[in-house]
Amino acid sequence: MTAARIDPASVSPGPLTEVELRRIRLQLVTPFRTSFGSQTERDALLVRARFESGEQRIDGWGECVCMSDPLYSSEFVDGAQEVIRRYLVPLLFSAAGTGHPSAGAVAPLLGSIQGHRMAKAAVEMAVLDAELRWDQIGYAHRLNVTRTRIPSGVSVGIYDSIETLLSEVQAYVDQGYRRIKLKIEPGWDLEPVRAVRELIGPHMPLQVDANSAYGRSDIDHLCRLDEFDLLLVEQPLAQHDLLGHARLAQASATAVCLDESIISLTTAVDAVEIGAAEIINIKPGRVGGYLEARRIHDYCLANDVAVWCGGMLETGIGRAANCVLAGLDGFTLPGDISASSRFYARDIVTNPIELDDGHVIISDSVGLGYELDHEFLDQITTETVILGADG
Ligand code: OSB
Ligand code: MG
Repeated sequence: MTAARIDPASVSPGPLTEVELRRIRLQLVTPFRTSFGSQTERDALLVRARFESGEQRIDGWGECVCMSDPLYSSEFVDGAQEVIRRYLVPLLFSAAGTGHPSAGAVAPLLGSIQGHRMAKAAVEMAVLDAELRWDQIGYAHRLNVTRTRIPSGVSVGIYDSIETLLSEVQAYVDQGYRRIKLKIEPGWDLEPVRAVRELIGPHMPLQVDANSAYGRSDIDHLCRLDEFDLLLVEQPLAQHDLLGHARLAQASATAVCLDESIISLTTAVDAVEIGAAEIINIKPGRVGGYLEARRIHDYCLANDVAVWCGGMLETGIGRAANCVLAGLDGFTLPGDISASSRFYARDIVTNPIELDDGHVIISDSVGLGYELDHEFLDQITTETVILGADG
């Protein structure tokens, strides 16, 4: 044995004094329809971790990316809130010593709890933000990100008519987005993709996302997407169907990209090695946090697998952090990091992500890069739970 095993109880996440669970509700500027459902508002869960030592008091915030209902993944907001309150926060307090807030200690501490990666990611994210603020450095600095901006892509939902789709796509193109992603499902695939390809011309990057709406018997049909010169097809088959994705990747010229299937570094390595993933969509929440997301990025960079940063309709907190992460060298494809205004009329931060010449700017502010708009945050809060060391 070369390295000593880390005893989670001996790794202190620092002088943690309080955790707040904050539920907020934000209206979407336009309904967002995918193969798994239609959304008109975002019911989000935020986590605040407070660290105090002497005069110093630092709050770090995390955002839980799961949706209201378990349709994209098995996690959902009410469930995540309960898991965090009942299991994750007590574990965090059980190791709250007097040291430095340490994001790296969080995953080992929470490791006895199975699954619930989005809930764990939100907790780790709050500690990471606090750690960075404690050290008074920005996340971009911590990751040695040298890029200052990244090209922005936009995820476009399913519509009732191709005409409406085309006018929405044209509006995003006019705003400057550098890559279009179309949501598809059986009955809404070849025709809308053909129409959009004709609208935007042969050079504009275009990709599709099925959110698991197809089965292995659709492989021949999915191969017909080859004629549209797509960057990739994202998660056409079920989450656990790695073999099906590998068969599709063999059969089709279009690169197969996995989203839902990739829940950890291990699943990423497996998917790449069996040929199920030619490209990976990295979403920090889906893989249990920004630290695991970074490990997946590092593996993919070392193995020539292109990655891009996905989105989960994040508020300014998650959007800022994603934007920094996507500044790492392996993120060679435009991410689903669009302007906050693509989803929200007003964000909960005072420095929302904006589109600038088709790019989003990587924040160099301290912490994860956002600055909270406390007044607006309070206005859209639907529930607040404060947890201390004694429950
Ligand atoms: O599959 O990438 C997805 C939104 C919610 C859940 C899953 C997905 C999406 C998106 C939108 O496609 C990404 C974004 O811009 O936030
Ligand atoms: Mg997806």
